[in-house]
Amino acid sequence: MKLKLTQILVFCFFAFTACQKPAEKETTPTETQTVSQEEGLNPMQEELDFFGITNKDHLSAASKRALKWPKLSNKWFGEFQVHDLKGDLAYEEGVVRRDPSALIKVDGKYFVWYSKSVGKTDGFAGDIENDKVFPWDRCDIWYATSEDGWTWKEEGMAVGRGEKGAYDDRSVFTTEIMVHDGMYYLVYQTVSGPYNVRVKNQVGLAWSDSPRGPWTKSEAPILSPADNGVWKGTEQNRFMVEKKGDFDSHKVHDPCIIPYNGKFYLYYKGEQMGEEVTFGGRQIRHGVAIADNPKGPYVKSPYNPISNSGHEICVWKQDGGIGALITTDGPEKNTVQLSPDGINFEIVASIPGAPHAIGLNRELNTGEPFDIFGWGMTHQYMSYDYQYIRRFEGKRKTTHVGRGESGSEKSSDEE
Ligand code: AAL
Repeated sequence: MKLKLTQILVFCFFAFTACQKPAEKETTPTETQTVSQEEGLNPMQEELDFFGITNKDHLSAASKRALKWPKLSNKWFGEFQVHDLKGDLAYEEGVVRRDPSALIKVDGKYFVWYSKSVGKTDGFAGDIENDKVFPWDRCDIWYATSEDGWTWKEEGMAVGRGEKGAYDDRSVFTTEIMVHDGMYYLVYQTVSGPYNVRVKNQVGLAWSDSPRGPWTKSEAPILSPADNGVWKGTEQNRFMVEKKGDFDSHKVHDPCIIPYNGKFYLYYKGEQMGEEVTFGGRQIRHGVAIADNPKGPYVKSPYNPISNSGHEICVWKQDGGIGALITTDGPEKNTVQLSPDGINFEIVASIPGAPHAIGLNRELNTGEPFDIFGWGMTHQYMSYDYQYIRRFEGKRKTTHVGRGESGSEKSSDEE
């Protein structure tokens, strides 16, 4: 069938107009703010009153987000103070004591384990065979005891570095303690030399029938980074990658084992090859590996990463699930998050900056919100070379006195 020129031109005209994006309908700001019923937002008057929203038919994006928050209370809203310790854990020039474990109490004494090294940090520019590249390089795990949680006695080394060539011959550091069935387990980070920028960091385990040791070490790491990242080139640069791999393709850090649901949940921080920065800072995420026995084998959850932010691990049993304090890095830093199953965490509070590298005092965990933060251990940088362990104290914040107010106008949550 031969098409006439006019027919072709008419066809082209309609084809052209059909492809054009419809002209943006000019809308005034108020029209774009009209609540969209398909979002399922049908706020009750008391919700509108609580959030101070005047007109439910003109909800801003922020009001829509607020109306979608879980039932809010301030049960997990609180603040922290930090204090110096006395005795052997007071600051000591020339010595690094950092990344304290949770506290346990045995025969009336508190016990804490921590990373200890001596000397200043040289960095990577020199002779890494003989230098100290990080404050946590050339560490061993030491422990201390206290009657009152304020004055501490350094008892000695608990777990030392391995023989030359072992997976933990360069540093053993950043430890957590678990007590189970009368046995004591220390889980910690390990590095095998040479400690260059791209070295992989793994996790080791040691156990004893006494908090004072002697400790028996696992023959091999119980957790390793994912092996699906690919470095680019040979330069010791951790950001140049052919392929990033999983969230934990470079380092597995800050291990903490919680006996939960008849199994053992090893929570840890992952560092990724080719790490990037988001609007919350470094891209740091948490994962969990689960085992039937304390000594493993630990199998990484298919749901990893189970956080999108964070740094050191701070987790505890809460309401039949697991609670987590997310600090330091990521868009959700400075939040308390709860999960019903140890995997799916939701934000329940955004709090002012919490101490870093917390060692919880698990005997305070009554289940009441925020009790777990009554007091515990943290560390502080006196300088990049030297850090020391301190005590934090946390308490719920249920009243607020506005700047310049006398305090009589206190608002409080009587929950
Ligand atoms: C800490 C922890 C790990 C890191 C270093 C020492 O905050 O995340 O232990 O390796 O910093």
